[in-house]
Amino acid sequence: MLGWFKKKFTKEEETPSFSPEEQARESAAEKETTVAHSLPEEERVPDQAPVATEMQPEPGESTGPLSEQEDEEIARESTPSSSSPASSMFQRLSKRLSKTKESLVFRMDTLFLGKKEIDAELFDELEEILITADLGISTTMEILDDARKQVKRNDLSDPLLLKGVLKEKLRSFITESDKPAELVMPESGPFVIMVVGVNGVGKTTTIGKITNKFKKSGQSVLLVAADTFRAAAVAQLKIWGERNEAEVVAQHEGADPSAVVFDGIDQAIAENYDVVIVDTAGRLHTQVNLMEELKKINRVMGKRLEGAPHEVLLVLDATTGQNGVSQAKLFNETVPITGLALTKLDGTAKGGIVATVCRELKIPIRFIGIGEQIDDLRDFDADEFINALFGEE
Ligand SMILES: Nc1nc2c(ncn2[C@@H]2O[C@H](COP(=O)(O)OP(=O)(O)OP(=O)(O)O)[C@@H](O)[C@H]2O)c(=O)[nH]1
Ligand SMILES: [Mg+2]
Repeated sequence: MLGWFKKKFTKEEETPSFSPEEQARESAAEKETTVAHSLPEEERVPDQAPVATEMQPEPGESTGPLSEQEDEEIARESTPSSSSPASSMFQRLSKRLSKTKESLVFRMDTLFLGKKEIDAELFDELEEILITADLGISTTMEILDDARKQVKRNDLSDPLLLKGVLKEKLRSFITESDKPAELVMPESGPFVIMVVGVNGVGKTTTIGKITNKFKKSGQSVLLVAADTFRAAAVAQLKIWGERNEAEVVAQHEGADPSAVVFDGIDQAIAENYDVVIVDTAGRLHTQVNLMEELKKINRVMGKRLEGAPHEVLLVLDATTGQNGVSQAKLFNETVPITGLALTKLDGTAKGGIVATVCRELKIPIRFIGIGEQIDDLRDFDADEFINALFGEE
């Protein structure tokens, strides 16, 4: 579990509420088209991620948020007078993971219930289910090898017992990578988080949600708009700043992001901020200039404040499945990634990617995004995730 949001003060702060105008302004800012700017063409990040073709969701799969009706259902189910806040949060998570539950757990249930014995055919079908839920070939093979061994060792014959075996294997992948999640907070000066990732994965939205968590724990947050490619990007961050009553440091469009970051950290030190969160422009690992720019931003932060950034948070869009794993590996070669945020888990049946990411990357998942609203970000907890997926509280 994260220690980031330990209450600084005992006073509970309210989640800010937003007016419809604020919501409308944010979507207008997101939609605003890129205006001409001074950066050379090759350094510009396209508005639409060119990887989009690799990242297309499965046919029939929605990547959008849940419908209003589904949200109402969650609200109804999660607010019985007897249930605790923790329990209703759990139910909300469970509901938001419903697409992955269907593709992974319910399909497993159907398979196991329909079989009388554990045989090769059952393993074949299981393989298909695991791959479809985006566990990836090598993770799937390891799970199945382990399951076969356990069946042999414990002489299991009832297919239903396999479910428990698979669940625990998935849990072990996730908890193992959760171990290094301990984060060393700076003894003095602001805690600096740099947020990176490809275009449109949810960086700015995640920053808005994290800011809310810090503010609720009584910590002061300074947001730094180092995505200087589009005026709309700065405008979007400013809206999240207003919502959270957090100041945003920004310069003109096309400004050098490293300079913006340097000034931001300067201000944070001078004004005693607790946390600085830096929003960077979406970029692809293949865009050499932009990846170099990321290195420079990283370097400049360290020069202004020793040890900064204390966290380099890579945001991955869960709907892109396996592609996220390669994105992480390539970003990690540029700047050492210390934590991950996996967004849009509410819109995908590919939630199995969580286990693959943990197994292959060994970088702790800090957060999961389960919707577009300010409180749709959960501190990642391996047990909670597995239990929500398998339907046990
Ligand atoms: N359903 C859902 N949508 C999300 C989630 N997180 C972000 N989004 C949506 O994803 C879209 C892109 O989010 P942004 O925060 O603008 O992404 P970004 O990475 O900052 O994009 P660029 O700055 O253009 O690279 C927005 O419509 C968000 O509302 C999530 O957890 N679930
Ligand atoms: Mg952004």
